[in-house]
Amino acid sequence: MNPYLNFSLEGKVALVTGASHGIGFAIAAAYAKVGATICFNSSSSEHLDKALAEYAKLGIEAHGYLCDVTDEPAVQAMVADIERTVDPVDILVNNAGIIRRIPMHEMDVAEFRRVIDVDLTAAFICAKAVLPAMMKKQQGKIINICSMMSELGRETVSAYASAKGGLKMLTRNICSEYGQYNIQCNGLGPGYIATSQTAPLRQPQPDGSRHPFDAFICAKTPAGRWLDAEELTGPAVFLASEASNAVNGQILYVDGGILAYIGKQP
Ligand code: NAP
Ligand code: GCO
Repeated sequence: MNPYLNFSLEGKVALVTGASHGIGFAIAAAYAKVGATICFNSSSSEHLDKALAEYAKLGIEAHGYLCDVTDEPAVQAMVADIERTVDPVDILVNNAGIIRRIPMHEMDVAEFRRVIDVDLTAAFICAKAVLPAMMKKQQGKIINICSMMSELGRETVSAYASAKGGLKMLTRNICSEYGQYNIQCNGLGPGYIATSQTAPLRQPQPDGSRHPFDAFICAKTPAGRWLDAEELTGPAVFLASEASNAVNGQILYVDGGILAYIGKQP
């Protein structure tokens, strides 16, 4: 069979970080639908328990871990447990992420550092933890969840844009350093997705009017709407499957065309 037509994840173990809800949950559920065994982590025991129940409702027996992705010993222990009790990780999705929307001149350096720690350093920590087994197996997939802010800036997101820009280059560097082991590392760059992370940008104003950012983003998106997390799942499956074995170091933007569009004339 032509492996480049194989979109199945049968027999594969996927670790999706921060997959208790939102984009990570959608990707993990999609991976399970095409055959993967799902492992995920959360930094909150409450979210972890809720997520396990949600996966079970979908018929998915997910392996959940309470683990802060910025805590290297905890990540290494999680990966070791997955290798011991499930199998080595075949697919890592570095999805866990936070954002702090604060004007840079008002941002505490501790806030800036925390965003960099979760959105960039943690991707290094998690990739470093899974690479040895992928190198031994001579195959692996690492997918970093990038952003429009991997390419563009905007007011109040200096830390987030710095992290997501760095994540784009970390993606290219992992590609460069580990392609020789048949490990592919690509980025998935969502546009504006309706999740809890962007909920504040869609919140109606006190007078009931539409949030200005909501109108702004719809004018910047050719389809004129926010995307759903499920719209990322096909591209995420592609990047995790054999079908993408010749794709490496790329950022696949799933943005409804935002990066190509000057925006609708007011
Ligand atoms: P979300 O609903 O806020 O989910 C973020 C996830 O990250 C949560 O499940 C959270 O899990 C986890 N997380 C945060 N800090 C963590 C930590 N220290 N350790 C472990 N897990 C942690 O946001 P989302 O919209 O789904 O975003 C998911 C990813 O997509 C992020 O990397 C985000 O930057 C990126 N992204 C989002 C959009 C968008 O428009 N929504 C667009 C482009 C990129 P717990 O709370 O359970 O720990
Ligand atoms: C923001 C949003 C964006 C999205 C996403 C866009 O405040 O501009 O949160 O950053 O989360 O990253 O791709």
